[in-house]
Amino acid sequence: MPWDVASVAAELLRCEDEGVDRPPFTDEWPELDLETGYRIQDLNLEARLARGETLVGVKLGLTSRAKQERMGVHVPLVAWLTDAMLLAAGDPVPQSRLIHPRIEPEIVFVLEDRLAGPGVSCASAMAAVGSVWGGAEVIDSRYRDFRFQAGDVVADNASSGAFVTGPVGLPPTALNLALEAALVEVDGQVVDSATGAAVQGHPGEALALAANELAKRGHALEPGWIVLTGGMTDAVPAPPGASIAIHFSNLGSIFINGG
Ligand code: OOG
Ligand code: MG
Repeated sequence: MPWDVASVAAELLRCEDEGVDRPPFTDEWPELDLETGYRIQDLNLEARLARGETLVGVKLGLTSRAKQERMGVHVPLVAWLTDAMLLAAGDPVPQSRLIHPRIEPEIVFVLEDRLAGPGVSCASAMAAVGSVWGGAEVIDSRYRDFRFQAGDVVADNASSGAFVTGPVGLPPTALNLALEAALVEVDGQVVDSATGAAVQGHPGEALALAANELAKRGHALEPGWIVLTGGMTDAVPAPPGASIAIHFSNLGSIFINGG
């Protein structure tokens, strides 16, 4: 066995810290399945906390058909968010610490109440939400060309990189999230769009999924946590100089590198 949980975890953090990519581990270690991937992910959360980062919430990945088909992985994922990943409005893409960033529009929740699975439904999940925001996630895979299997990407904290939330936070009762639209513009051209329904039929379903999935690993979602519910559209490349805007129908606009 060329790899194990500890050595994959260490290698992924090294790639992240040094800004280098690599082939997926499943090329050499096909037994790296989802369960093993989550053990690696949890080990690296401990490493992130040990070096002073704070846990601020979770992200879902591959919750829309657009993302699943593009990445070739057909199962939704959960991963950790820390304060080191938070961008402020107007911050540029942190190119120097990222390998090949891509940007995707997401509906973001901030939790008011604790949410613990199993058995969480969309309605009970939404009842725990304090506010809803538009968001942009800057994903960055440690795998060359974003080529990976499910176990690889789970181990890699679901390609976490950075994220930013938009200017408008609304109570969840103020809008129909299945209809909330996001329009993605690159250099002034509209390149993609979707509504919240692209995310599991309703982003609240993704939140429920996170609570139920984390329950299997002995965790609950805590009050104040940020939850990124997953890319609504395919992600767009964000090389240096690309100017990207995401316009939500009710949740405002996010401008990256000038928009
Ligand atoms: C995996 C991360 C997926 C999302 O929102 O679907 C993700 C990837 O696409 O590299 O963050
Ligand atoms: Mg995402």
